[in-house]
Amino acid sequence: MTVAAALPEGFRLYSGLLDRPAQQGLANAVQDLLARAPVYHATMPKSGRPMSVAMTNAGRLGWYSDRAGGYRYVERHPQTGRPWPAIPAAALAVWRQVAGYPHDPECCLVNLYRDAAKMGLHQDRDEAALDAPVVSISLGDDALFRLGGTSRGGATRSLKLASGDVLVLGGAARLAYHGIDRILPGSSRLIAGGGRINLTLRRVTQPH
Ligand code: MD3
Ligand code: FE
Repeated sequence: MTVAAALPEGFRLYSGLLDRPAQQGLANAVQDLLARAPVYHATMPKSGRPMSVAMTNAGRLGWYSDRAGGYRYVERHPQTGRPWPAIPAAALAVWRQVAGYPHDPECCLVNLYRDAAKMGLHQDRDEAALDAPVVSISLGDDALFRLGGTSRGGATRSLKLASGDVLVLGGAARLAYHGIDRILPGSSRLIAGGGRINLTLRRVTQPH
């Protein structure tokens, strides 16, 4: 048998922070964003394998990865060459409500999970501002989220994330291993075409 890992210090789950109308409003704002900054499949450094999750960004900096350049933040959409659209006002409002951090985020990564998309266990450590929390907003289908500790190979636990849930990862949880094992297709009708959208808000650079 396996023993579930305890929730790390600094991990906070606000279940249903966004009600259905708020979810719908934010989903609509994300649709506008997708029309201006189309999703793409980032590829892994070295192997060049595409991620199953489709992505785009809003904010000054966008998270990107390709075989040659590796994981990094870039100021422009890799295909359109344009700056990323502004972070949706409703997402910024969530950050200001829950982050407990005195500066706004610079990146809103938009992850689009259709059907069989998933995200392997990893740490978020491409940011200089590791003292700032990460705030994640779930929209659409439920997801099975996996959370471990700060070392690879430690105990993990599984949590279900539903539409309208907001996660704050600060303190020790900021460097916790985490991933998405799978989504539960058809569990929500919020997203046009089905699936799940996760917005991950991050401060990237250290404010001066
Ligand atoms: C726990 N996204 O984009 S969000 C990612 O649902 C990412 O799309 C997942 O992991 C998604 O990097 C999970 C929840 C999340 C985000 C950041 C974390 C959990 C985290 C950072 C540290 C620990
Ligand atoms: Fe992550």
